[in-house]
Amino acid sequence: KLRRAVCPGSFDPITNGHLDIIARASKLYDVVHVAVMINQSKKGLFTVDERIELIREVTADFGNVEVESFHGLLVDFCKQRDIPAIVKGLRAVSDFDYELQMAQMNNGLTGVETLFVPTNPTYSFLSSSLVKEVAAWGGDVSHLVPPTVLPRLTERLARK
Ligand code: COD
Repeated sequence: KLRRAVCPGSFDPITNGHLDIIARASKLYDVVHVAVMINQSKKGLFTVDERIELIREVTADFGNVEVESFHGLLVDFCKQRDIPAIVKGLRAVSDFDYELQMAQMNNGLTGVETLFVPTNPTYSFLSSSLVKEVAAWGGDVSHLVPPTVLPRLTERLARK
């Protein structure tokens, strides 16, 4: 039986911080599902299909990563695919409170486990929203997002 885990998020867009967690998870599990969770109250910079496309491009070499979107609860995504584990990156204590709440809620709902991977310190300050803000004002984010994401980000922000 294949050992599966999911890395969930908004990925608007994927950053090197996300990619580091997905890469590490892909070494620990047979299949890593990346779930782009649809949040209708948050209008993204990229459409869900664009986010999926970018994630597919930058994870193709790993060979065991499957990317899809999901509208609903993360626990239902897991149940439908027989995924027993959620893998999350932890950046700082500020992430911990909310992540612990979600982990306990999800475990209470279906018994799914959450495993936390300590963020690579290089990316501990990194979030999609900060990347967008810095890039929108012309700051250099080339070391923070995968090379294929950079031109798409610059182009999208220029048209806003
Ligand atoms: N370094 C390492 N890891 C990182 C970094 C970084 N710099 N940045 C982000 N990450 C990891 C974190 O584990 C983070 O949780 C994940 O990547 C995704 O990050 P984002 O910012 O793209 O996504 P979020 O925080 O908006 O994702 C929240 C979820 C979509 C996972 C959550 O809201 C959810 O599960 N929603 C589905 C609905 C649901 O089930 N709700 C009930 C929850 S109890």
